[in-house]
Amino acid sequence: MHSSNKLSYLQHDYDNICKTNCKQTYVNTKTVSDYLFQTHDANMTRLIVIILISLEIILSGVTAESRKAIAHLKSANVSGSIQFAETDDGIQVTGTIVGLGAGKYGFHIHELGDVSSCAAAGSHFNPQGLNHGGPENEERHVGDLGNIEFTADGVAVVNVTDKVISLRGANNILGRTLMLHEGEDDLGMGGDVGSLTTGNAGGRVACGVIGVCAPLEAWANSGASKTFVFVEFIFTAVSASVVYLIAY
Ligand SMILES: [Cu+2]
Ligand SMILES: [Zn+2]
Repeated sequence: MHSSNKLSYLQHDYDNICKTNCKQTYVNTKTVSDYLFQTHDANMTRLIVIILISLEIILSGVTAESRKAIAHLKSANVSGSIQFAETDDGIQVTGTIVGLGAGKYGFHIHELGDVSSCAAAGSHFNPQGLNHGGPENEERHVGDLGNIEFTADGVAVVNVTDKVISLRGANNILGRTLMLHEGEDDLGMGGDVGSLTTGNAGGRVACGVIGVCAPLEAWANSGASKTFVFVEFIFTAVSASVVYLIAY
């Protein structure tokens, strides 16, 4: 057989074998290749990749573990620990304090972290310069957590979520002081000057500095608020879209 005839037969056999399978593979390959490498679609692909990478970087910061802080209260007759943890609904304040008789006692965050004496911790934490109020009031100090209630056996179990205090930004309570008073906070309803500054909660019974609580990983990210991070993502997405539109 002449060599060119032999080649022609081989080609014929190959075409027969491939008639269905190979053609299908070829068509699929061409489609993917077109999508990825034609100039127009390649830019769309880059745009999507840029947005996905941005989103991933941002989410790695936002979805990092919630920050937790802790304060220990200790005095001659009072002891307890209170933890502050970030949740989607605000800062969850939990813990148990023992040592006072049945009743309600003012419970605040004061502005300074100096507990050389409880008096050294300054006034209620009030960065916006507002009047004193209850935790549910529109007008309140950031540090106004209201009262905690001791039962007859001298135990106060605390479990509240507050939307104003924070572990980042302007309302960050880290490094300030948790204070327990000897009397009930009137939540700004007392009708006198004292009510609008301290809630007339009386003397300071126990205090403790609010400090970083493990795990440390939660404290390692940028500290940007979720709102800031969301705005940042929108900005990235819009920028990428504008680049894409200018290119075409
Ligand atoms: Cu106070
Ligand atoms: Zn206050």
